Amino acid sequence: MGSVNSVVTSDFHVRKYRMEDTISSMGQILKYVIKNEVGKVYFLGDAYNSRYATPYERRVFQTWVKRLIDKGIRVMILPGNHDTVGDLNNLLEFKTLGVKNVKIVGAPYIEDDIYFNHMLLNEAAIGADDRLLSTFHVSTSVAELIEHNPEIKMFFLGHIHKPQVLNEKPFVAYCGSIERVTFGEVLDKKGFYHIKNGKPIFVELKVRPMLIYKIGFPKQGEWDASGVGDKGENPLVKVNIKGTPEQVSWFSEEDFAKTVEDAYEIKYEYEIIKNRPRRAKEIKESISPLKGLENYLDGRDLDKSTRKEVLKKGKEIIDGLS
Ligand SMILES: [Mn+2]
Repeated sequence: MGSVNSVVTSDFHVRKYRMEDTISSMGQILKYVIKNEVGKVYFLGDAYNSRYATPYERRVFQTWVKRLIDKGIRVMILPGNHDTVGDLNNLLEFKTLGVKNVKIVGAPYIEDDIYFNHMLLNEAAIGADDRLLSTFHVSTSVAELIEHNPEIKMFFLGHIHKPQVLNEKPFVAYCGSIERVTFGEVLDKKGFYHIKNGKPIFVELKVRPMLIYKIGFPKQGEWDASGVGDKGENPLVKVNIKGTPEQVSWFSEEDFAKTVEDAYEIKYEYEIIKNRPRRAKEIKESISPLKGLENYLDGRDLDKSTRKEVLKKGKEIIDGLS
């Protein structure tokens, strides 16, 4: 049994937003599995983005599993934190219905001396899409994991969306999610693992390109754009416009959109640089006007005599008002 080729994948997070992208990656995995005569597929959690996945979302994941088992492929599913509702999970229906060749497994799951889990390791590099880490699993270190499982040759984990290898011997890796979600992932690769003749191979998925543009203002009345990211069809685009109110007024969303006509989505982010010095934090309604002026002058880097002069004039004005 140890020689059966298998595929390990994780964190589909099936949801309404960009469902077509999720389906595209799932389809690529399916195609690969069938083409390469893979016998087993391990899914390491977070099938759905929500604990209360909709019937439509469920159908997307269930159809994927059905296509695998129709080819005689065994499917092991380890529920993740996003799948779990108390003691139950979104995936139990496979078990309840007794779907042949689908096994819902508990964590950790060990088969053919390979360890599978949905968990956080202390050394994991947290990706841009991993900001909402739950406390569902207690984190442990790579050394502890290996030490507690001396018979294991390979460790595959779900949960962290940034794919990464944490140890070579024994092999410890996160397969990562199957699509880019936030712009922090602009340069991240997405994929899954193929265990071929006992060796792990990372297979890259073709995912939607992301591009981040920064808008500059080289001359009066002009703007230009420089971008990072993959070139490709129908990209997700983020545009950062940073400048004074005047500079920002020179930029035209309409003209910019013409330069990336096939964009799937364009997000504009404005950062306005104010010319006016900002009101100091210390200035509150509760302190006296004179004290407020003193605090303000402290932050203005004035020479002693100017400060004294301004303070004197200020006092006169304040006294005149009261
Ligand atoms: Mn996840």
